[in-house]
Amino acid sequence: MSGKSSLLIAGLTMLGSVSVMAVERPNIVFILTDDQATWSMTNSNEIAGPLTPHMDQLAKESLQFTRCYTNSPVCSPSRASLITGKYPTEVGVTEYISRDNGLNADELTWVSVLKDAGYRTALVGKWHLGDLEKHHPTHFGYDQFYGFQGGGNTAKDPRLEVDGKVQKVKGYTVELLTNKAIEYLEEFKSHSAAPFVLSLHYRAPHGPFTPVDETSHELHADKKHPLPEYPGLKQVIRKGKMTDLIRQYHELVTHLDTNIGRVLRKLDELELKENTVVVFTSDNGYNIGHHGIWGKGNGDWLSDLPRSVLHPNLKFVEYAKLPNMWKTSARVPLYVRWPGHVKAGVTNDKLVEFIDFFPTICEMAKVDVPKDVTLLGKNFLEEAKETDAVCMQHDVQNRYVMRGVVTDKWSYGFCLSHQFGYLYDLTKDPDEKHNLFMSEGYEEVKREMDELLKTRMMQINDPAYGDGEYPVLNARKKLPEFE
Ligand SMILES: [Ca+2]
Repeated sequence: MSGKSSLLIAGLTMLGSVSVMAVERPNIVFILTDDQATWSMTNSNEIAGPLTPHMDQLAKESLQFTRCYTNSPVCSPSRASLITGKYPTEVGVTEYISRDNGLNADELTWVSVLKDAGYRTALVGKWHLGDLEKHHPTHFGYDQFYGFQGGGNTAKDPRLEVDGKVQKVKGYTVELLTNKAIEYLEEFKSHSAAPFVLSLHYRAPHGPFTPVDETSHELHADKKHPLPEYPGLKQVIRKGKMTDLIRQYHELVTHLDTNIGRVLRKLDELELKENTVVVFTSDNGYNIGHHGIWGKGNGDWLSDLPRSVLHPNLKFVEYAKLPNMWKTSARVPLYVRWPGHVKAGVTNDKLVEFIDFFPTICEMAKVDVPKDVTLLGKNFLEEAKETDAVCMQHDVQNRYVMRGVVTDKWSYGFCLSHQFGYLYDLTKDPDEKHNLFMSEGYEEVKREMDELLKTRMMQINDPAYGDGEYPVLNARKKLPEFE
């Protein structure tokens, strides 16, 4: 990795001339995929099987951040942080949204800040920040919306909101969303010189993975899709064999990849590439047997062995899932392509978190954040601004209250409600396989991590902080016998 020296803010010598001209603002195409782990991309080289030529090409043309973390490893709170620049508890979206709750329309988003500065804005795809009219994307800065407000949908013939009416639309969801994104690009290009924001929020490769197009299916026919190595992994889960499900996940990633290729080609064709920032990321990661689970921060236990054997310090007796914020669940790919402004084809290993998007995008667009708004995130393109620690929140079913922190050296998580935790030394154990939480000699490290969490929890009025009595520290003193 080229590390911290990889940023280039080009054109500094031209600043003088820019200041006397109208500010030229870049277009923003923000591509968000759904449940796409870093291992699912050829580029990550962590597992055999992926086939993602267009994402790989995009990576070559982009600055790639290798340590980008969502602030919560499930759909809705992750998306809330991405768009508001705040932590999930600050906006009241701490779990995936399944009923009548949603993001409060009073919340400021970077989309609305750009819209107020003259950008045209459109969202295509999944919203998942509330189903009711009061949570509709048009209340959060989007002029136009084609997609679905909820979290669920099908891989083919989905129900989509089209011109304000929800209806079933024929075709593969990935292709329909791409078609509309391309239409918007053409419309943006032809109607005005004003810059635009196009948020393209695919639902792939979130399950259900099938049906997928025949080409993506055939491309994977002779590829191997091995399970990660983990003791006692079941070979059959839910409706199918593990190897089939993993192949289907990769097929959907390839179908997604083909369609992202169509969007990128359209930017070329319309001669928009030079002045368009393309951001590519995913709302959370995914486990296909990593750590013994299937899924993300609320993944299902997959091993035939009892959880207590493999995670002896994790206690939870009533829940079939395994609340977590492991790297495989919380770390996501992040590519930024911006010709002439960021270096292409290099990696940067600084810590980035989702609350950083708000200030970063505003600075890219040369738009001021309103003065009365305090953002804790940082512009991750600016080299001088280093983030020492990424903090995460994860409230599973509002019962399992977890908080986590990642630093250059450590990954630490603690469940305040059920008093289990993990601590990994990332310098020796980058795949987080040896949990040191209960090992001797790490009390000081845990105290440091607690302090980092405590500071952030106080800063944002995290309700889990309690009445000034820090529950993480207190809870650990009275750890129960583990089952
Ligand atoms: Ca997701």
